[in-house]
Amino acid sequence: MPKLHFNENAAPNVVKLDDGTEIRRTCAAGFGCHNLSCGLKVHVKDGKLIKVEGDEDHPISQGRLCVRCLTAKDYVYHEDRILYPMKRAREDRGLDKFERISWDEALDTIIENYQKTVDEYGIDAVTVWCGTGRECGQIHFQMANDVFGTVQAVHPNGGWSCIVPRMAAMLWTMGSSYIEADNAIGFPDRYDDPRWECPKYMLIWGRDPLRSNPDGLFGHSIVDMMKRGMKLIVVDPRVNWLATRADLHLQIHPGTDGALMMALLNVAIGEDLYDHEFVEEWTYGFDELAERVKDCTPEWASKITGVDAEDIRQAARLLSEKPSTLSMGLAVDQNPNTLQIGHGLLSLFAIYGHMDVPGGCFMGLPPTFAGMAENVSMEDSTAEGEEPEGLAKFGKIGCNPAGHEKYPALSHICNSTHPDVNLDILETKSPVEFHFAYIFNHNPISCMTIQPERYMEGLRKVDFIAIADVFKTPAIMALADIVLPAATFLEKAGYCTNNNASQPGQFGAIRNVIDRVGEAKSDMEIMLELHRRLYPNSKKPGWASPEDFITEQMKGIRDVDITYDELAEHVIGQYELEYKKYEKGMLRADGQPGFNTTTGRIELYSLMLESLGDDPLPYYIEPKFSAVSRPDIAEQYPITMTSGARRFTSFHSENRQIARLREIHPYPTVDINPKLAAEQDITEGSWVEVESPWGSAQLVAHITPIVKEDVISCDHGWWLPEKDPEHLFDVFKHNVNQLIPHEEIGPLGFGAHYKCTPVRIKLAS
Ligand SMILES: Nc1nc2c(c(=O)[nH]1)N[C@H]1C(S)=C(S)[C@@H](COP(=O)(O)OP(=O)(O)OC[C@H]3O[C@@H](n4cnc5c(=O)[nH]c(N)nc54)[C@H](O)[C@@H]3O)O[C@H]1N2
Ligand SMILES: Nc1nc2c(c(=O)[nH]1)N[C@H]1C(S)=C(S)[C@@H](COP(=O)(O)OP(=O)(O)OC[C@H]3O[C@@H](n4cnc5c(=O)[nH]c(N)nc54)[C@H](O)[C@@H]3O)O[C@H]1N2
Ligand SMILES: [Mo]
Repeated sequence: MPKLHFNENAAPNVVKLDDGTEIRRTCAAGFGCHNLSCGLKVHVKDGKLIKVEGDEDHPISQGRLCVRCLTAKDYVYHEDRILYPMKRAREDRGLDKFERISWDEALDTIIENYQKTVDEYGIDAVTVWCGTGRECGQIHFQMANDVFGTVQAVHPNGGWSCIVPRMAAMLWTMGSSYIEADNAIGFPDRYDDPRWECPKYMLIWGRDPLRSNPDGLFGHSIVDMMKRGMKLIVVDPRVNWLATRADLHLQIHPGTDGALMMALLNVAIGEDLYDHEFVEEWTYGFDELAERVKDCTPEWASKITGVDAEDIRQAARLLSEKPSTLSMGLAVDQNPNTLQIGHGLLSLFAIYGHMDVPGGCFMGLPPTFAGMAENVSMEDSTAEGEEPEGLAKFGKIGCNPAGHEKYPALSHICNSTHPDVNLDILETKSPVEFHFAYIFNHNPISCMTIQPERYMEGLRKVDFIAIADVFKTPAIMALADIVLPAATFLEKAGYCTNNNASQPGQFGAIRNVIDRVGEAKSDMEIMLELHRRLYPNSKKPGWASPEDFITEQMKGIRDVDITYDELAEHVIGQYELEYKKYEKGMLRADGQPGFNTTTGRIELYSLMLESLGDDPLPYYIEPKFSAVSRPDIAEQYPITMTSGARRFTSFHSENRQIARLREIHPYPTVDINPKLAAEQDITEGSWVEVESPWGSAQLVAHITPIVKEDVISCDHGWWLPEKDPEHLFDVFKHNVNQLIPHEEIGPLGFGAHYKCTPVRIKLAS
């Protein structure tokens, strides 16, 4: 059980000023972010938010805040916020004909339709959709299961291309949950703790933590470590801020990451840069790996990736310095070669001897995140009217989550449906039919789905759809029959943590620090209320109030012995985890030293991948629509599009209503190299039509040398709240996901083409 450490010198959680203002400390977990817990000092007068500042007593964010939190007031009191539950007749989907109703009517209507669906079509016709992060991401799977009693929990991110492929590579080759760059996040005195060592190099691969703070690696920690001497090697097709400060920037052609990974291994082994003792004692399959990469020379990779061969050699040499660390980002997932890239890069750091040492790659404790790595089997269904028993008895409910028969590997990492298969189900009504959908924290036609218009058409066939959101989104306009107003994190009790507590870090309290706006409720409250109505006699611990529920959650996630109220008193508690857990028997259920794999070693040759029917060793897959694979397509669409590089001013499709953020970044942008722009007579600020074989979108040109001539980088998640709601706020004019092909994914069902699509561009007419 990790012990939480509190900063006893921190300010109290409420400080009263003379003018009646109170400064209330709390932690942030979206809107507009993952559930990471940046520290906020919220100035409140008469229950109203006056302003937000960074909390310097927060041990991790240390007073720093991004522009999305700093503009919280604009978000919370925005005139477009949904204030009340609403209904709309099914035949009016798409029309702005919502009518205010009471919470009772809204919840009763949801339950009525839910029960009708279960009676007529069975539990598998009930589907629960949720987006990433915010607080909801944590409760999605559990709520689908415990409240709605279904395993059809949907996160329709093509090829499950967000963190799950990286986690699969980690679990199936190293037996570890998320492996993160060691940034001293659990130590109260952070980088000054004598146990911590500053990494010599950090390899940042397809990640931009300054903007994204992904899942627990805060961007500012990279800068803090750079100030202490850490150097960077950046693998990115764009020259971002980090790349300009890197010792080496390997400006890779999008989608070719696998080739670069193979060449780094080739040099590390060929030039004998690896840690023989570690390889001997703790790894499995080294000789096979060496054989596999022996022909993957830097010269070979250079032709594929566009990266200079000498730079590849140099990178492999520098990264062998001890300790060095790895930060892999979303670009690793958004590539059908994803498992191999993850496996190969982790193998590289393993053979260098950087695993689980101070300043190296911190291995995660076995996963406890609800829905992850639970094995699902087909068992008998819950008897009618019986309360679902929850995740512990997951296999008892309904059948398999949809898509696991087609992609069985998914059962070994995640209890969701297979994302891409959901579209097939919506279009073909096979093998199951969805008749009831509950959607929360997710704007399915703006951002996450590939081929969003097809998703919209498919979802329109679903008999009943309820959506909980903060704003009236394109999805609400297109699809909702019932709309529920969601509370922001300043208006509710909640909790946050990094990397689902599998890494060292923190539990932060989200405190209800301002008066609620309208009749908004938190998602957790809505779920508890639905549960209460469905199962009035339930005796399950924790379901009586959000505070009790959070207490139980924290215990369940990482066995933390603290109540919500105690955490809220302190606002944030940190916890440490040990280094070299594999030597101490901390990674395996049997308590023996070693790694949590079949061989007890890091599997450079993965028995798990082999048993799942994939190649046990890393390999390179040429992108399916590259000039090499499809010269016919390349002739028409010679440019490669990468998309979704994060912006400070938005979180996915959020924040587009916020005038001060739109002032900084007013429209969806496409980064174009000056030479390419000149060829097409495209000037700065002009509207550009980007086309692929699968669709098109319009974005504003930003002409910049940060991308090479044959690459463009497009924003994702755009819609224009100022436009006509009945034209769905122009979402289909600007959504780049229309350009991406459906279900072009890796052999085991992971990775998609978000960051590697063949396109052409022209001035928009
Ligand atoms: N502000 C903000 N923060 C966010 C989000 C947001 O929308 N806005 N979203 C959150 C979510 S859900 C996630 S998953 C994380 C993701 O956060 P990150 O993992 O940091 O991912 P991205 O910002 O998508 O991309 C990182 C880098 O990959 C580069 N890249 C593009 N294509 C390729 C390629 O083919 N190969 C390589 N090697 N690099 C490539 C891009 O140029 C970019 O600099 O961010 C989270 N944080
Ligand atoms: N082209 C391209 N597409 C991408 C990506 C990319 O890199 N390129 N990245 C992908 C990735 S990694 C991800 S994770 C997905 C993200 O996709 P999603 O997580 O689905 O993001 P959004 O579409 O912004 O939908 C989130 C909705 O939740 C609402 N919301 C915010 N806070 C709350 C809350 O507390 N409660 C409720 N009920 N609602 C809330 C917001 O208003 C918003 O409408 O996008 C993916 N899409
Ligand atoms: Mo994501």
